[in-house]
Amino acid sequence: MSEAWWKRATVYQIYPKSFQDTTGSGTGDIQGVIQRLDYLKKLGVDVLWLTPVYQSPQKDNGYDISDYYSIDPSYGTMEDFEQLLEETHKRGMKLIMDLVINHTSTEHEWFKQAASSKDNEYRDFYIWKDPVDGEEPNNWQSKFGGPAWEYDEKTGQYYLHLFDVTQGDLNWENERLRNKVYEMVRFWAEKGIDGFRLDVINLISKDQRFPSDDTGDGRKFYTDGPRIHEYLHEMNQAVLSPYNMMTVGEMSSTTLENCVLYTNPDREELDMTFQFHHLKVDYPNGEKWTEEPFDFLQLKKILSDWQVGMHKGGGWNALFWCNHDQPRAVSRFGDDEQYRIESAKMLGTTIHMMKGTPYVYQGEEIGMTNPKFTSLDQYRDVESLNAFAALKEEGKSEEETLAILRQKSRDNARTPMQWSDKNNAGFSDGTPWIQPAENYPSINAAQAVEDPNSIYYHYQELIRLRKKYDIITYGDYELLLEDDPQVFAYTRNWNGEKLIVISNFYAEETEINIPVEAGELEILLSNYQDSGKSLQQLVLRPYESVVYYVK
Ligand code: TEU
Repeated sequence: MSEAWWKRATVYQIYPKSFQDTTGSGTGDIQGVIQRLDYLKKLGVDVLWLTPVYQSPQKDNGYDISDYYSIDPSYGTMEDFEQLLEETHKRGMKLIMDLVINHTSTEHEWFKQAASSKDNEYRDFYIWKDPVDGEEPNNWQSKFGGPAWEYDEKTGQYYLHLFDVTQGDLNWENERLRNKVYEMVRFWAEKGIDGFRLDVINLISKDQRFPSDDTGDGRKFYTDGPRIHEYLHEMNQAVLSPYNMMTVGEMSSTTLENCVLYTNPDREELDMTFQFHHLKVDYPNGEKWTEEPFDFLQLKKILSDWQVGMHKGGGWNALFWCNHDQPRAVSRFGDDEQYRIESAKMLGTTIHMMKGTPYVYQGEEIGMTNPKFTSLDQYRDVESLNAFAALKEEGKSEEETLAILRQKSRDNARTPMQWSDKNNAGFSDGTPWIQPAENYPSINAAQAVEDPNSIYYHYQELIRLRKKYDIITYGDYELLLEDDPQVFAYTRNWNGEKLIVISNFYAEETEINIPVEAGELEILLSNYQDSGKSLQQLVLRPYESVVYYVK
């Protein structure tokens, strides 16, 4: 079998709402993406992933779709989309779209029909249950806070919504619904797009007993649920494989065992998966809404377990530090002030040299940071607003609550892309839907492109190295210095070649001995000019990160 092209590819995630506004509306649009294609081409990325641009009431920024077949007017028209696709392909890049099929907006025609009466032919496209003792059918919780069930006065039943109350969960048990979904996937595939990122796809199969969860919030009854592998295989055969779609599944609270099953090519389900365990190392006891430093040893262990486990099982990882739901990586795992440049490069190196397909989230390539919002009215995200209310209710002060949002809010990654030091960071001539981070005069793409030592060129080099060295695609992975509280070091091995990747995750200098026998070391990449060339008594400066190659 010929090699899958996406194994050597790097993907760039675009959150169009915050990327580039061309109309002065304050919201980014598709023409804005077209305008910036040359910047992305120069960076060297192979694939663009566009988060949802379908028609939507925008209660969850487009993850609440009211029509899968049209483009939301705030982003432009179908012609704009077709132009984007053509211009992307013209530059030798590919385009994948978001596929949100766990739920639709309650404004979707299917939902409106379904809610109109109990015997409507669309009723069974969603999940309706009778009240139990006058209350919710079970104790499952919404991921955005509160119960996962909403009572519908008109028909006297509850519908399930694992996310916002305006995002009704689809009933995948219904074959007619599944076929409607496949029909829609075919529509986009036939338009010529190159693949999909499948939103919370491991939640689509629910335990049909809908039991209450005495030890949790219900997730164990719908995460990697009973028929999930069957559904994915069915969709793969119906509409993914026939069109050669690249697929990356976003997996909520999944397991390594399941991700091997999702992505081992023999099973014909998906190509790769996003998992989030390494992004919960600053959730003490699983609690997101806290202000905590991350647990570095746990971070190393989780990433390493996934590297080794997916390799062993023949699966494939999507590699990433950030997306539109996460705080900015440099603010979270690096230093977003004094060592911003060093630590942003270090983080890029650490993840890009692993086995899998790397994803760069817009602005990561210039080291964008969390904004330092100080008041609730600067936030837009429904999850953050709900969390604020819940934390206040628990008795936390406004100040404490805002400090937590500053660290954890999804809006941290949703502030406008910083293009220049001009008005609104060059994002918009109007009033941006969300304020730009205050540091755009010094942190912006125009400046990065001018500076040969910028983070942008470091990422360009990481992408180039992946294309040049087979070992980055194929090599196995071994963690070194497992217990070192400050250094993340690993090797990749393939065909007698070796890569040694060493990163200091902290601002303190440290001296290490790498337990590897190696002859002459070649430095492929470093974030300092003159890194040491010995594996013994190697001194690492603040956030220093080096890739050695040994033949
Ligand atoms: O996110 C899935 C998801 O569960 C999380 O990323 C969630 O936002 C976070 O863990 C909350 O702490 C996807 C989309 O990426 C997200 O933007 C959507 O809001 C969500 O699905 C619903 O479609």
